[in-house]
Amino acid sequence: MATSPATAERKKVYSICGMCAVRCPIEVEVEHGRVVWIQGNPHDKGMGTSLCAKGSAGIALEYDTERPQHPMIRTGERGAGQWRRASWDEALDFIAEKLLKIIDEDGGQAIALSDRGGPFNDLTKSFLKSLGSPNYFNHDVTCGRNTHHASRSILGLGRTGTGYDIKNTKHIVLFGRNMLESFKVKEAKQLIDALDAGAKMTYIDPRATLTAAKATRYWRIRPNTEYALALALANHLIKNNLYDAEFVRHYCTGFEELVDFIQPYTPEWAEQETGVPADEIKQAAVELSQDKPHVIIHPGWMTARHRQSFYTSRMVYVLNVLLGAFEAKGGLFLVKDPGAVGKKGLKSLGADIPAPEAKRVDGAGWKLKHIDPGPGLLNLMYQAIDTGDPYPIRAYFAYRHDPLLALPDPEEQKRILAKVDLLVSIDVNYSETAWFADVILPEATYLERSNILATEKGLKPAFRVRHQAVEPLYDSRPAWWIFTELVKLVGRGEYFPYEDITDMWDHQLQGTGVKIEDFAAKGSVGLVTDPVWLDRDELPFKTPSGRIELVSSVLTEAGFPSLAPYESPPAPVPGEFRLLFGRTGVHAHGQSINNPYLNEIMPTNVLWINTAKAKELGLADGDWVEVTGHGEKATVRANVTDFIHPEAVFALHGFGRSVPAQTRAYNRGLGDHRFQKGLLLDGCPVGGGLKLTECLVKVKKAQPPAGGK
Ligand SMILES: Nc1nc2c(c(=O)[nH]1)N[C@H]1C(S)=C(S)[C@@H](COP(=O)(O)OP(=O)(O)OC[C@H]3O[C@@H](n4cnc5c(=O)[nH]c(N)nc54)[C@H](O)[C@@H]3O)O[C@H]1N2
Ligand SMILES: Nc1nc2c(c(=O)[nH]1)N[C@H]1C(S)=C(S)[C@@H](COP(=O)(O)OP(=O)(O)OC[C@H]3O[C@@H](n4cnc5c(=O)[nH]c(N)nc54)[C@H](O)[C@@H]3O)O[C@H]1N2
Ligand code: SF4
Ligand SMILES: [Mo]
Repeated sequence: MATSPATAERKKVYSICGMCAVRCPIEVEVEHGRVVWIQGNPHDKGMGTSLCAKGSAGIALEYDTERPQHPMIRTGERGAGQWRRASWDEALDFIAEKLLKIIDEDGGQAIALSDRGGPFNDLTKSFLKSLGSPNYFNHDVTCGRNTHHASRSILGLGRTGTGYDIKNTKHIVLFGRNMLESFKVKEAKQLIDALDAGAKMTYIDPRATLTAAKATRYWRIRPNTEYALALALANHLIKNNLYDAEFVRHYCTGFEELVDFIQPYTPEWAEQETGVPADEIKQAAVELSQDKPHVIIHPGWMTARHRQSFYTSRMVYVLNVLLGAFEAKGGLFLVKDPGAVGKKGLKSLGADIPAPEAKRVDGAGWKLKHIDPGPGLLNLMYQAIDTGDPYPIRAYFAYRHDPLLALPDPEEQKRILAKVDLLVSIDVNYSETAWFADVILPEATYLERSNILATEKGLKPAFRVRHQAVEPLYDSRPAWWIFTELVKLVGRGEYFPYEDITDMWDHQLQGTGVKIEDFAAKGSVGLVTDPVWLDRDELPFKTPSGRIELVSSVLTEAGFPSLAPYESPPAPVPGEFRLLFGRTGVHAHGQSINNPYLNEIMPTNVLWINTAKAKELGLADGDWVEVTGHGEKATVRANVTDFIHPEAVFALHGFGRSVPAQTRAYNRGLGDHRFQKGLLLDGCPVGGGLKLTECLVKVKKAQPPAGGK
């Protein structure tokens, strides 16, 4: 089956990190069949040999005995943790039998799958297509959907349709984008280089992060109000003629409406809402204007996830437009795919499979015309499972995705998931979802498997490969093999006629002129030698009008405003706080909490709380606190600090895990997702994202928990 790794005693393999979804290029050193060292791929100039803590801890994942070691089939109630070991044949037969029954009774569209998205998802999409299902989803309703749809509505390009030339920027404004902790290695390195070269950085976050510490200007904004700030910046740029009038005239529709709309949103008004001094807002606008177009207003993912996130993201894109920051050195560039540089792209595994007849169950792209049908809206799949409307979903695969942790309100999810006939988790860890599933299929880790080829889009598009470095340690198998076997077992083998990953690679490379041997030396094959910049006067925006639509025709047609009035978020009543969340440099969401190395560095989370508020509650730094809300309770230590807004408390995401088989992570810390009750089915109707920061909690001093950890 898998291509055998070379047998030399010591060798270097060029591959792709899998410890988080950033997927950095790596060099893996293998000695006598064991991974002994991982570092960045030095052939990739932007990466060099750098690697983050999580990437280094790949070795600890590899040799961790607490990862699932063989297929498992549930014997008790869902979630009861009672399992029997199964062979691959038995587990796959079990799944295929249920799939056949479901296809027979309700059609292939009753099967859904969610994954982490990204450059390998052609495999999962093609798997579903072969079963006759359009119901592919990814994680993004909890991540960047609002930003994505904001970008689509203005530029006609998704959120990954533009990139950031951080290295050459003169001023970068980060709206809650914690670039030095919630990082991509290459991007963080570029940011440090740019700062060293004299770039300015304005950082906006209710909480001072490491990125704030490096910033030229930090604004500790009132939570969920950054729409007001973005509006005030636009107001000052326009009223004082600080914007790029030529760029706006050349590209934009809807500018007059924007001018009328922003009139009331002055910096003085925004100061009342956000707590950010009006003078500083004006000063920032002037500086940005001086440095335009070599500036980046980064929309982030967060732009927090609240009621007005979509319009916040949209206004952030408007700021970039006003500053003419597109296809400019040090600004935003249009991302190039192989086609854009005159090359043939990889052939999809699904290219020759007939398209499913059924429409997407979430309505994306047909009922909801403004929603990108690509990965759809996963929360609406839950709604369909719950109601059977517009049709039933009876089987759900969670592949490299842990919805019971990554979507809010696990109890509500479990209530709904109880209605499916089949729940399968394919994972390298005992995720929360795996523990609740009917079948756990352990995937071979990223060090033990190859993946289908990936396209890297950007200034210099390339093809990349994840190369298997070592043999699978336990009875685990790569996803390409698992999905191929399942397609064959349900009698659709003609759609997946592959015996080996090399057959898939050959299929993908058809007509490209690239051979798989070309990847051996560096792990990637570049399609151009120099970065490709387009003519700034002829940028191909993909909106229906081909222009930058400040007023979006798609939104208008769908019945939504493009320029929505600001709504002030009510301040929490005394004793309540807004629960904010985010990431740390040493963990990747919940997936690494049980990793032996990373757990040692950070075994639990703490609750950030403002010093003045802590005083009112009689709390000192390091005290135990009880956090309550929505019927949930958690006890953690307090991090008492001035570096968080008084209306908010903050906890790192990913903790509060409930799988006993993960002994290091089990029951440690606060799980923010548990407090986010009622937010699963409450997506933003325009942007699609979930409003995870619309969650209030109470805090009081507590006794140490039993065991005191
Ligand atoms: N409450 C709350 N919810 C959130 C967030 C938050 O901060 N708070 N953050 C949101 C964000 S930004 C995101 S992106 C999502 C992330 O949500 P997820 O995508 O679910 O999170 P990950 O931790 O990246 O990984 C998901 C699963 O993939 C598994 N995995 C890792 N490597 C492999 C592999 O090689 N093969 C297989 N088969 N499985 C693998 C992990 O063990 C894990 O169980 O969560 C979102 N949800
Ligand atoms: N080390 C590490 N790096 C990662 C990840 C990881 O798990 N670990 N995950 C990756 C993923 S999937 C993602 S999506 C990105 C996320 O990247 P980011 O969005 O940059 O990071 P987060 O830590 O989720 O959130 C950033 C900040 O948003 C702030 N915030 C909360 N509410 C508001 C608000 O109302 N306004 C503003 N302006 N800020 C607010 C929080 O205080 C937090 O510090 O990171 C990626 N990189
Ligand atoms: S950021 Fe770290 S963990 Fe994520 S892919 Fe890059 S090296 Fe790996
Ligand atoms: Mo994310």
